[in-house]
Amino acid sequence: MTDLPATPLLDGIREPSDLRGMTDAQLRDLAQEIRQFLITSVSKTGGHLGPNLGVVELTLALHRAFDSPHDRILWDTGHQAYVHKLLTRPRDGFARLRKLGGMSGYPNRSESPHDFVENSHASTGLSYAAGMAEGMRANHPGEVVVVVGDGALTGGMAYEALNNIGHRKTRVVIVLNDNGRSYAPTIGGLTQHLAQQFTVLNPRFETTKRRVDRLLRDVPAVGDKLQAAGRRMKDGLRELVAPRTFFEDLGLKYIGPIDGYNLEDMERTFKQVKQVGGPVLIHVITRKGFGYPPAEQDEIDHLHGVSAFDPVTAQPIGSKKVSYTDVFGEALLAEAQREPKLVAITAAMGSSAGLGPFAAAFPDRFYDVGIAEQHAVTFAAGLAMTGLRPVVCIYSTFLQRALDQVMMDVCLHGLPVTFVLDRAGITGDDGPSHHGISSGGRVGGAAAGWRCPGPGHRKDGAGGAGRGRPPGGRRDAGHGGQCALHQAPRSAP
Ligand SMILES: Cc1ncc(C[n+]2csc(CCOP(=O)(O)OP(=O)(O)O)c2C)c(N)n1
Repeated sequence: MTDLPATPLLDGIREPSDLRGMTDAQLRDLAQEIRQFLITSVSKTGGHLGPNLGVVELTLALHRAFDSPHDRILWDTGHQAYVHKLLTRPRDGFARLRKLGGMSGYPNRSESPHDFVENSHASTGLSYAAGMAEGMRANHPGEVVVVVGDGALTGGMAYEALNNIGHRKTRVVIVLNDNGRSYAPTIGGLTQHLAQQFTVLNPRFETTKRRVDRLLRDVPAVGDKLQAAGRRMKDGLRELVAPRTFFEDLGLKYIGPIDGYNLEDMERTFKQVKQVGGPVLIHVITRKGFGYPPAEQDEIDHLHGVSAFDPVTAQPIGSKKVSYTDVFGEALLAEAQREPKLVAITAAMGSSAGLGPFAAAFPDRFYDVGIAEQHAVTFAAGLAMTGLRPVVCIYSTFLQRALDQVMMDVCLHGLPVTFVLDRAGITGDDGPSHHGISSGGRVGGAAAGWRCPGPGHRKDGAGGAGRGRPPGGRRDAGHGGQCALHQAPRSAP
């Protein structure tokens, strides 16, 4: 790839262990090199930018403290593993990031011995980690470390794993990468709880605290005592507003919050937890898009995922095409103006699923339930049981997780729920895990009572629309299109 910035420090890294020979100053410079590389490279190929800019220092600290691949570092979801990739395999792979035959946008076992799972669906990391740690207990003394975002922590699987890990006291190191965001601000009760800790321990709080410490120390004669008293007060405050109860009640040790841009603090803490026997959760505060002002300032999702763009202006390259998603967003808005019972549900993908205009116009009829597709579907069933007309907007690939809820909670009850499956069919860039194989035809085959129209269907229903599996086989939208599924009401709710 041409026009990439010079990266003399990064060029010297062949293995993550090379990081251990670097000084603190070199590490800080390396972090800047990596950020510049990511911005320039992703501006050409597209990819996940904001999440990766946020975890540069965190990734460096992890790879200095742990001995990968002897210690296994896992990334929940995996979209934030670009820095890990830069440290563990030839960098030229980035020239064909997310292209056929090129580097995957997620961890991939065929690319590197430092990758252990091919994920991309959120909230699975803790379960993988728990299984590996149990399996390695007898004959493999290495650590299992899993980095999970606060967004991924809204998914039910993450709680199932936490519950099990706490109960069994499985030796797992969980690093909670808390940037307060999924795509949009993370939704949920636990997030509010974490956010309280964030306000107390965010970098600005630490700076203020240091300034107060300095002020108190400089008061003649009694300075030291005042400083100690001030520190006790601050610790008390932290206990008050940052109770560890949630994780500790589940049986995990809780450490943090830690500033995700303080390399020394993170590295020291990661090394210390190796002495802790059981499961431990380290709460690290980061910022999505850190170090690139257009990403930091982007209100929608801090440039979570981008197509090719101009790194100076941060504007997309090429003219914007109207997508199925845009058309759907407009159509839903028009329908909602006509039908007051219509409500829309997303699992943390509001703007990506075209719900931006709807959410702005009807905030009281818009539900973002977090990365919780199973809950979204049964929640829609509950809404439908009260006479509302829910429209569930989920990427086709993520609905796979909720097929049981579709069949049992919606279909069996004959409820009037409409599913709009974005990116149905073959989707491309994100690789095999993102293909929309759960789209209309397949669901229709498994669940009674579906009507399955897709783009190209005729108004009279010929050409695919119908009950159950569409005539002529799979007629849902291929190639990243959109597929609407409608469960007809069987009885009045
Ligand atoms: C089951 C599932 N639903 C939705 C998504 C789409 N998705 C990818 S990343 C993401 C946000 C993840 O937030 P977080 O875990 O906090 O990581 P961050 O991007 O903030 O680093 C979402 C919703 C997904 N990958 N998997």
